[in-house]
Amino acid sequence: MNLLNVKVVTVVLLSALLLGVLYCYISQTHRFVSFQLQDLKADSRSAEVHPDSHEFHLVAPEHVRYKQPSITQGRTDVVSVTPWLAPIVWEGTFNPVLLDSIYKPQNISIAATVFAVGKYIMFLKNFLETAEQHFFVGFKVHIYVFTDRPKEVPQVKMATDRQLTVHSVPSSNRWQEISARRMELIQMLIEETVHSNTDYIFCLDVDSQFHGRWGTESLGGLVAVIHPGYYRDDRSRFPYERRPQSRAYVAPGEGDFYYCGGAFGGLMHEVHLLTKTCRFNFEADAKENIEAAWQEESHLNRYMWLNKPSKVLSPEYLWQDFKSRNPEIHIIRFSGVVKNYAEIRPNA
Ligand code: UD2
Repeated sequence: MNLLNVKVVTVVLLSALLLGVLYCYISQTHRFVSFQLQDLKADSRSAEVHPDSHEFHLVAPEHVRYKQPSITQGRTDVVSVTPWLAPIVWEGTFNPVLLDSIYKPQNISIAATVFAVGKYIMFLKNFLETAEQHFFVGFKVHIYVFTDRPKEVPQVKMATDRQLTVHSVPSSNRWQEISARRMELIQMLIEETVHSNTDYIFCLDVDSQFHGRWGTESLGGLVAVIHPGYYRDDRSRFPYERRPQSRAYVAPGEGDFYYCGGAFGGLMHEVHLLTKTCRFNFEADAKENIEAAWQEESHLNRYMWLNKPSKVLSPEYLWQDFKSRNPEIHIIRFSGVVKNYAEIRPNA
């Protein structure tokens, strides 16, 4: 081969290499962009406007007497609004008499879901009894219990306008699966009951109990509860899913609050979109052998970061019985009971 031939071959080889590198780069970029778009689609919320929604049209009856509101006096030890201007509900930031008088004439109805699979059935009686005393007292409430032990569901006396329906679900050998499958089952429940005139739904952990009022102040389009374990921490300490491969990923330096998987809710169509998206992302992760650090709680946290909740409930709405009460917690409304994981979980 003479010198000219060698040069020609070198140029051809280099060009081929360059083209190869260019091709890889373009196809990777395209994959990344379509992945992001897919994610965006899965995360995006319906832009539908519901002008008749209770949330946007608060009609107060005439002549209800209540304490004069002030914009210069009130709680100064806590923040009661998010940077996107959603209220953060703390004791002392709302007037229960006024709120109930607004919602009562609208005859709203509230659904609550609770899962009691396997040994968790032992928590159900206390949950139901305390819900009867504190959860939307005086309003239409329908509690849906999901269990693999329907015969062990306790009889709890309920007031008129309050009812309970039991749904049978399969048991599982993995607590992670029981916890995570709730998204799928709640999505299906909303689809089945869409014509039942239910306005709002709350999804709650069964190993919990009510101690104080949980009522109309908690109503909103999309409602999240701030986790009691992390609300004083820097967000670098939040236990978000940190692997970029997972659809629950939240990057360092991002995220607002750390929210509980054990309590969330809102208008039916909002919770439907949340559960559908979290279920979709959880299942897509599972196909790639990834389970987010805190299962559906991790997916919920990513969802709530992208789809900002319109109302945020302070940790009064899900405290933990093993924690002593911090000074800013003036009342504990709902809390997780102390439990021995080794005794109650199928795979502790
Ligand atoms: C946290 C969350 C929980 C969930 C979980 C991550 C709070 C207070 N709790 O609690 O909601 O996000 O992390 O997966 O935010 N269950 C059964 N049978 C079982 C296991 C679970 O019925 O064998 C149901 C039950 O309703 C229970 C819920 O799943 O309340 C969550 O399970 P958990 O309480 O064991 O989860 P935990 O304490 O890690």
